[in-house]
Amino acid sequence: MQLELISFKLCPFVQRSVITLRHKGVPFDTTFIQLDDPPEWFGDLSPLGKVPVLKVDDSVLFESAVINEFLDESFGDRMLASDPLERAQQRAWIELGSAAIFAMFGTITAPEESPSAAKREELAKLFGHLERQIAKAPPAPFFSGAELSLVDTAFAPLFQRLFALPEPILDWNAVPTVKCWAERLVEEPVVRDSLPDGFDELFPMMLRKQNGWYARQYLTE
Ligand SMILES: N[C@@H](CCC(=O)N[C@@H](CS)C(=O)NCC(=O)O)C(=O)O
Repeated sequence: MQLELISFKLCPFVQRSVITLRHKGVPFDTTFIQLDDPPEWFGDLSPLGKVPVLKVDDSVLFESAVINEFLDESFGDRMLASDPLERAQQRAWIELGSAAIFAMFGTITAPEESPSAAKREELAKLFGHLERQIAKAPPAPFFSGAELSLVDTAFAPLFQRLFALPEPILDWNAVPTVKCWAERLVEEPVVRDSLPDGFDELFPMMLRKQNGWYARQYLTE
């Protein structure tokens, strides 16, 4: 099976699949595109115009959660629970992770202070739900126990970006169980190594280019 991941270097959703692929030791090729100037073929390939896209021989998969479940079912040890209810709950938290990624990006790219603050509040609410859920059974060390799960791969890129921001947009003290999970997760070698080369410079550079309120306040050189 030939796998080709269509990627934008800084995309957290792509990184979810990179972590899953590497954790499972599956070889794959990567094709990088620029989202602000995508090649013509990308429009034909990606029905929603988004990355990640995974080419599997001549077939095409899109949406990170779908791609990761395909990888999970096809290779190595399972990263979702075998119990249907627990598996459904894991999928639900992965979905919340996606909403949190969008709330984070909304906070740091909104053009003005007030929409940025609204997104920040949304992020705090999502993390509040997550905290209440995982405080009942704290990650040990991963979301579902001793093994890395697809919930971990879904949240890790978000945690890395939140930690990389010069001015925090989340009150970590309000979510101590999440904080503990996040700090441990970003140290996991497969997570750490999944960050694209030059991330520390490229991430703020991208935010400066977008020139939102957050970047104007906190990312001036
Ligand atoms: N729900 C999608 C979200 C993917 C997504 O939003 N990717 C961004 C880059 S990080 C993208 O391709 N944006 C292009 C666009 O929205 O036009 C997933 O989980 O794969």
